[in-house]
Amino acid sequence: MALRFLTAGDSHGDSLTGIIEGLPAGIPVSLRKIRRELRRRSQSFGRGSRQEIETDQVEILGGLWKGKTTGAPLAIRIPNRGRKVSGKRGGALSTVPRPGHADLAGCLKYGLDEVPPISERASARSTAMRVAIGAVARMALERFSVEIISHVRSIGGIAAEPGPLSVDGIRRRVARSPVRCVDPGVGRRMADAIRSAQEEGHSLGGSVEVVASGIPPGVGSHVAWDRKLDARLAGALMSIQSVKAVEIGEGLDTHRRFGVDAQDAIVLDGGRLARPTNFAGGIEGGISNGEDITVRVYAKPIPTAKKCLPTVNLRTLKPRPSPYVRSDVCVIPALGVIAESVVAWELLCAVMEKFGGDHMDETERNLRSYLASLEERTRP
Ligand code: EPS
Repeated sequence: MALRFLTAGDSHGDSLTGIIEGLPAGIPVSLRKIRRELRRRSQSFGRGSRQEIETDQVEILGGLWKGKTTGAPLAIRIPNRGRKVSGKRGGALSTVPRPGHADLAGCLKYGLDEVPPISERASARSTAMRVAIGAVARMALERFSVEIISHVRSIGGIAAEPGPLSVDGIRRRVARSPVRCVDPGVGRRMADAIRSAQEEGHSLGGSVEVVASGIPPGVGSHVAWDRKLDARLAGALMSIQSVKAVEIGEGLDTHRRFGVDAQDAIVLDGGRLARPTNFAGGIEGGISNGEDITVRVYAKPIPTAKKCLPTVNLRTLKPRPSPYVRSDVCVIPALGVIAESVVAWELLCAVMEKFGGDHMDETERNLRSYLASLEERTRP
């Protein structure tokens, strides 16, 4: 059974709902762990006053028995506490689309002149559910010792260039940084830039890197475009609000080099196959190659900011400035957590396609027997 999920809910409606289908039985699901991921997302540096309202309590409505999945659909609910919406239906601002949001394109497409039916669903509030779903995927992947972490590479024009890092190294270093940057000096400059942007009424974009360790070689496939692991990760990451580009491995650097300087050699190290570099980000031909999976995600500055752009009232067709009530200043540290969750989900889908199983014990048996066969084939 292929895994899939659906989400529903608006930014200021009663709640967000998610239903995951196709999970094997036997995944231990901890509400405490889901809440921890939700807190990492919501309490990151640069968020606005909405996050002071939200507590992101999470409820599981079905699909668990004694704390473990049963194979039935898993239903998740996250109530919204911030239920008041400016520009509410019928209000003076409700017919004014904000540049950079889905507002105008959505109103044109759906034959509406009121923005809230579009903006309520397009809102990045929905990333709370993506993180909850990703947290469940992580709990499944933990059984196979897969670990996923991210760090902030740039905010505004300020960038960290730390070179290759292990999952453990990233985890230790981001824990000490309010902006989740592995370089403390650069992190301080990023935090200063966020404070200045807030004072000046601007918003800031940036980029994050997600690293996943423990994915065995052979996940994904070269045989069809929609089975390629890199294509699936890129598509899923592009669906996060404000994301404008995804880079697999060092793709934005390697395209400038000669071919021999852009590929990862295959060598024997102590009698074992090894890759001295990982420019490919752990994926060759759409298939995982056993190295860490590394993806970078680039997001534009969020479109809501005190300094606003011109727009036009859709009902009166009179020009006016874009409305502003409140906003985040920079969501890049939160983007790292969201991107980790999206990667966790896509990796779980691809792992389940390769190894199958209706119970995690069956999946693990299949994985172990495959790993044993690889070990035999690659032993000199
Ligand atoms: C968002 C606008 C802000 C953010 C919201 C996403 O909400 P509000 O319109 O209530 O001020 O705070 O993000 C969240 C609520 C969240 O939990 O991430 C938007 O327009 O996308």
